[in-house]
Amino acid sequence: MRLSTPAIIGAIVAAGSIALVANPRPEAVAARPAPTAAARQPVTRPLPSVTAERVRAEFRHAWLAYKQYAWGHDMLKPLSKTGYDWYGTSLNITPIDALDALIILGERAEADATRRYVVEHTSFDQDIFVKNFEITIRLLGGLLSSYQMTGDRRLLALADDLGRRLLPAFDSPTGMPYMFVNLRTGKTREPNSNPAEIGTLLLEFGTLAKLTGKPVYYDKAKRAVVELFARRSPIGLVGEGINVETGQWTSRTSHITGAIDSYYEYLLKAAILFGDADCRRMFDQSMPAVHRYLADERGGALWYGHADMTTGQRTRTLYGALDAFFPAVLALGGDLDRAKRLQASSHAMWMQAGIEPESFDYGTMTVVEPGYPLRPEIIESAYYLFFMTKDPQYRDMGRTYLDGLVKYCRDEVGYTALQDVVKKTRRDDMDSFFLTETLKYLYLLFAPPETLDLKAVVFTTEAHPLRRTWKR
Ligand code: DMJ
Repeated sequence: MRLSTPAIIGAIVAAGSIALVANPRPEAVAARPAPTAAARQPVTRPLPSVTAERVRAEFRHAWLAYKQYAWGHDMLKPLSKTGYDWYGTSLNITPIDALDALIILGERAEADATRRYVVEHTSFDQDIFVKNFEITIRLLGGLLSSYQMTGDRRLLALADDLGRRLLPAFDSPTGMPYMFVNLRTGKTREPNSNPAEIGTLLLEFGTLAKLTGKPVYYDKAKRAVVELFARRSPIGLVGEGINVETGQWTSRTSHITGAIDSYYEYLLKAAILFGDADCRRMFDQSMPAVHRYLADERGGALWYGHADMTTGQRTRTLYGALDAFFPAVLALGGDLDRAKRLQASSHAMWMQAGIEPESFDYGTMTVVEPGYPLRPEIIESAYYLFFMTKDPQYRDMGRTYLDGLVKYCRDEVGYTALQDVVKKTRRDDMDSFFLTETLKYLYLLFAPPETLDLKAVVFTTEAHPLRRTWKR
């Protein structure tokens, strides 16, 4: 099985254009003078095109492993060389999630074949309870961005069908969504949710509303965020658990990591994509509390830890792989100073073990949760910072991350998560976000600028680029 290496790929697009171009040919290493005389050695960096080609080769390795051993299933188990489905029946999670990555990385033949497969072999008419958040960010987002890139209306029809089946999730007394919804019956489960799962839906549902002309999608997802924001504490923080039926907090721990993280991201990005002034106001009113109570200065470094949402008291000095999304959001929001400083801290965390852990105590500089499920956030932030500053240090970071991934996670079949970043033991998982986020951001960090203009799109939390193709 071979993938085509396209020459020049014109892009595709319903409206607006993403120019996909061939990578320049790999060339010899470029030499640059060292910044200080003391070093006296030239700093040599591979040309960006060389690294972009390396990333593309790794993407092919991972994608072909999925195709060979797990095609038609949601995910690849790379060590057992088999596929598995989240809910016992496939929703084509990897093909749908990775489709726009195939397009962006220039794998046109694979993208065309995958698109055909997806439209012919995806049915959401299944009697299964699915996680509203995960299915929204991976499937709804993937279908919408791929529709915008290809103009294939069957992808939009699938997105509309899926959106309609997810909508009952919002039918709680508060309007904040239940965690699970049955795709066939519309029954819901699990009122105990969190800000990330409640507040990370508006880019996808909002875009679906604009593209289908059905405002209900926007309205339901927006109301959920407004209800959540209204329940912030008097000092302006949210907790990590809330009951969507009672509206009561179930955990008062506040931070920027998983369970809260992308709630903040979507306030800002919905303001940008939709011009939604309420979202901008909610973002602007949230950030001061985040910087005041969660930010932590240690030995000249900036971190964001955990605090009580009511008192603002520090509870833990924990940071982690998921928190590493925040420099990208800070940069996008115009706070380059904090973004650069926090990215330096994320990088220090990565360098402790040569690859980053799920969580890390920045008070003691020790690993707390040692797993690494191939997460993208630190690379995403390096990409945003490089795009905005053109500072080569962010590409240097990207090469470090690529080297670590290849060294510790590449396997005979695809890539594996790590059970323990210190011991470098492996886990039998290759999540779909490795293809659609981790390798996409890594590729874009080195790809020619015409590949994708960050100013022309808004990336969802699952790295699906959405563009505004509507008037209002
Ligand atoms: C992805 O599914 C999304 O980025 C989500 O917001 C957080 N977790 C993973 C990647 O780490």
